Amino acid sequence: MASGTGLIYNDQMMSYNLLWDFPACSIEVPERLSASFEKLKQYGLVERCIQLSVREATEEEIILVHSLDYLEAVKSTAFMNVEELKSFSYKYNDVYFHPNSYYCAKLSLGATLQLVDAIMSDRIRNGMALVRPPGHHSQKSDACGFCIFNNVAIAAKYAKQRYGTKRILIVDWDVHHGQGTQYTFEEDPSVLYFSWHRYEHQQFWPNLKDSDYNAIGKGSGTGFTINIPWNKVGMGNADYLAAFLSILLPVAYEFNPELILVSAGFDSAVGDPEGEMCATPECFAHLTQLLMPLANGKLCVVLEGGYNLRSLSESVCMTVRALLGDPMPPLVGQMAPCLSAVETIQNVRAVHQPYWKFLKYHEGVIIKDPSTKKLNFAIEEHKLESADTTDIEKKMTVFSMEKQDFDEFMDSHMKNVLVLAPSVRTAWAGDEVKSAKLDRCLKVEAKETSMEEAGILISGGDATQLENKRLLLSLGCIFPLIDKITKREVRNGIVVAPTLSSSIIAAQYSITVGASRVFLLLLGEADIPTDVKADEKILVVNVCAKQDKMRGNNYFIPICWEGGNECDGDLLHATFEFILPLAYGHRPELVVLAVGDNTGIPAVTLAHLTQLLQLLAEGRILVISQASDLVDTLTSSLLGDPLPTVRSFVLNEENALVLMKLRQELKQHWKLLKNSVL
Ligand code: Q9C
Ligand code: ZN
Repeated sequence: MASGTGLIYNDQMMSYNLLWDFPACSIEVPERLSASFEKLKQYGLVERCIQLSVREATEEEIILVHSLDYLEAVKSTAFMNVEELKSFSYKYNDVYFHPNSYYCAKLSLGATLQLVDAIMSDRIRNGMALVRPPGHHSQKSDACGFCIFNNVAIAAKYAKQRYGTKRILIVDWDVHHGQGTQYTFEEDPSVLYFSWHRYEHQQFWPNLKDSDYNAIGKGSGTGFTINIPWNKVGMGNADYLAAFLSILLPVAYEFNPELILVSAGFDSAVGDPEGEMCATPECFAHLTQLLMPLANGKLCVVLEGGYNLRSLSESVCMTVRALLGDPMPPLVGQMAPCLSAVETIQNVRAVHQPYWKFLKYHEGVIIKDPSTKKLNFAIEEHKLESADTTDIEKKMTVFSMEKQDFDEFMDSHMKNVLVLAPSVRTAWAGDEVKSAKLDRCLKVEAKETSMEEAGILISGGDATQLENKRLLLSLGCIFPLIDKITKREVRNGIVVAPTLSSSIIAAQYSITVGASRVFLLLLGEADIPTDVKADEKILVVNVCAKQDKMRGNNYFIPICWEGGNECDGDLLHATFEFILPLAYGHRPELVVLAVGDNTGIPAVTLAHLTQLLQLLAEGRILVISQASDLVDTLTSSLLGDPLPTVRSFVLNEENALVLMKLRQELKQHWKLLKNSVL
C-alpha cells in the first residue's frame, strides 16, 4: 500500500525572467515558486512531505508531444541575445523566452516525470510538483501563454508508454483553458481531459471556440473532452463544487482512471488578477480530496498558473494539506452556485448526455441564450439568488482591494479556516471484532448507560425498544466515541451496533453535547421519530427500499429505491447528485453514517462513501455498522487508506428517476442540487 506525499521543488526553476517590457507576460515571475515554497515551510508542510529531486527531461520525452523542429527552435534560444529572444517570443501568443528558459522547461518537465515515476512505482501515494514554466497552453509546435513544454500532456503520454496506464484523467482547474492539452488528446479515449476556464463567451484569452462546452473531443475521443466555460467572473466555492459534484466526479467514477494528473493553476483562486474569481484557498483542498478516492489515490498535482502570490501560496499549502490527508476546513460562503454557473453546467451535461450513463436521465436542454448575454443580466441574476446578495457584494469588494487590504483579508480568512488534526485518527468501541484494521485504531472503553440517560434523548419515540439491552450496550459505546470526536481527541470512530435506531439517538446526543448541526445518513430501514424528522439541526437522509415514506420537510429526506434492488452505481449516483450537495449545504459539525446489514450495497462503494463524507465536518464522522463483516472495509476508509476502485457503474432507471424527482422538489432549499435552470 503506497503511502506518503511527494513534493518537488528546486530553485533553479527561478533562474529565468522577463527581460524587456512586455505587459502581457509581466505577471509570470520567479517569486511564484519561492513564495509558495516559503509558505509551505512556514506551515511546517515541507518536512511532512517526501522530497523528490528534479532532473532534466530528455529530448525523447519532449518529443512525446512536441515536434522535433519546435524542440530545436526552443533549444536555440539558450544562445540568443535579448533582441533575438524578443523576436522569437513574438512568434507565439503571450510567452517570453530567456537564455535559461530551455533549461528550466526541461527541469519543469523532468520534475513532473519524477513525480509520475514515484507514484506509478508506489514509492509515494500522491504528490505535488512546484514548477515553472507552466505547460498546459503549449502545443505540438507552439509555445503559448507562458508555457514552453506541456508538462502534464507529456506526463500522460509517458505514463501510457512506460507503465502501460490505460486510463488517465487530467483535471485542469487553472482559470485558463489548457488548449494544448486538449489538442493533444482530443482523439484519444484513454485520456479524459476536464477543464474549467474563464470564457465570457469567447471574450477572454485565448478566445477560442474550442474552449466552449460543445468542444467534446473528436473521433473515438468524442465525449472524453469536458469543457466548463465560465461566462462571468466571480465564480466561487459553490460554483466549483457544483461542477465537480454534478459533472466531473460522476464521469470520473464511470471512467475509472488509473492515474489522475492535475493541471493545478491557482489563477482560479480569489484575488488573482487574471482570473478574477472568488474561490478561497480551502476550496482547492476540497477539490483535491474529492479526487483522492479515485485511481487508488494516485494523484499527481502539477503547478500551472497563479499570479497573486498570497492567494497562490495559500492555495498551494491547502492542496498539499489535502494530499497529506489532513481534515478539511468547511467551505466558506453560501453553498449556492450562481445562475450563470448553473447555465453552464446544464449545457455541459446536455452535450455529454450521449456519452455518460449517469447523464442519461437529465431533464435539461441546451440554453442558447444564457442570462449573461441578456442586457438586464445583473437584475435577472439577483432575482434567482436574492439570498446571496451579501455574498456577491462581498465578492465584488475583493476585486477592488488594495494589496494590503487583500493580505489582511487573507490573514483573517486563513486564521478562520485553520483546522488542527486530532492526534488520533480513528477510534472504536465495543466487543472484539475480527479486523486487523482495528489494531491501528484507539480502543475506547464503553461506559454503562442507563435507560434514563438514553431515554431522555427520545421524546415521543418508542420507549419500549429501549428495554432492549443490546441497544443500551451499543449506546454505551457510541456516547464515549461522540465525546472524543467532539472534544477533538480523535477524528472519527466506528462501532458495531445491532440496531440502526442507535444512530438516531447518536445524532440527538451529539446535539446535546454541543454540535450545532448533524448530518445523519441512514442506509437501511429505521423508524425515525417525528421530532427528529422536524429538527432542522439534524439533516436525515434515509436510503431505503421501496416503501411509503412521506418527506414532509427539508430535513428528513427518504431516498426510496422505487426500482427495487439497487444497482452498483445507484448509491454513488445518489452520493454525487444528492447526498454530498445536501451535506455541503447543511454544513454539519458531525456526520453519522449508519449502515444496515442487508442493504445490498457493495463494500467498495461503502468505502468510497465513507471516504467522501470525511470532507464534511472537519472529518468528524461516526460510522455505525450493523454488520461486523463490514468493519474491515469501513475502518480502512476511516483511516484514510487508498481505496480499491469501483468497477461497475450500473444505474437502475427507476432509481435514477427517483433522484431526479427529489432534486426538483428540494433544489429551492438545497441550492447545490441545481444543475439546470429548469
Ligand atoms: N492580461 C497560465 O496561467 N494572457 N497561463 C495574459 C494579460 C496570457 C496564462 C494576458 C495568460 C497565460 C499558465
Ligand atoms: Zn492560467
